Amino acid sequence: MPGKFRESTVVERQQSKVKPPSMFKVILLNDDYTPMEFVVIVLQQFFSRNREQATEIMLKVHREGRGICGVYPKDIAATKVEQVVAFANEHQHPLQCVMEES
Ligand code: TYC
Repeated sequence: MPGKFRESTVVERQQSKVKPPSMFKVILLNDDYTPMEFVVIVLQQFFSRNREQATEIMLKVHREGRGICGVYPKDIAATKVEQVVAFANEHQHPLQCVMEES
């Protein structure tokens, strides 16, 4: 195998190992104390929802106990959970936010 390409064989095995990232649902939990308006602000600020969507999701959580805010790759979902919990704590609201693999 003479010439300058003699050691350039590429083994393309990597391809089959590449999977799409696993996705995680970010979920808000209902409680009796966090004001509805605060939850709407959270959904607008951290989950890019408009006011109507945010109100719909908040009411679903209020009625059903929990609701999905969005679905993200693992590290983004974890950051959203941290940001929401920190923001709720700063404002002394007990709002809880969790993530679940979907
Ligand atoms: N249940 C709350 C109230 O009546 C409102 C609320 C909605 C709280 C959604 C948390 O994730 C939540 N003020």
